[in-house]
Amino acid sequence: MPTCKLRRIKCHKQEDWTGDDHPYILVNGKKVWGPKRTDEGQIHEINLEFQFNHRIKVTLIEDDQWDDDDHLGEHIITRGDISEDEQELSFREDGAHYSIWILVSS
Ligand SMILES: [Ca+2]
Ligand SMILES: [Ca+2]
Repeated sequence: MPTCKLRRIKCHKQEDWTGDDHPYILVNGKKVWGPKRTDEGQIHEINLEFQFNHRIKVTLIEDDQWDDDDHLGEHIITRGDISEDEQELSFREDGAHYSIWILVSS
């Protein structure tokens, strides 16, 4: 069964104007990582892996305490993404910019 490994996340540009961001990751709609306090330029190791049959969906959300959480983007990973090389997923919605590096193997 193919495996999608989430390796690390980097914040290039925060979503929040004040204070640090608190991004979290959903895989197929279920929270798997975070929210984790994150400053601009910061990198977190994730190192979680998920098996899938046909596709999995990776969504990045930014947690807000007094407001609705912000949707920063999503990507669908399929068997077509199987590669020996790491791939960079870019999340750029709501004025933010994050990257999540993944490795998809068979
Ligand atoms: Ca926010
Ligand atoms: Ca926030």
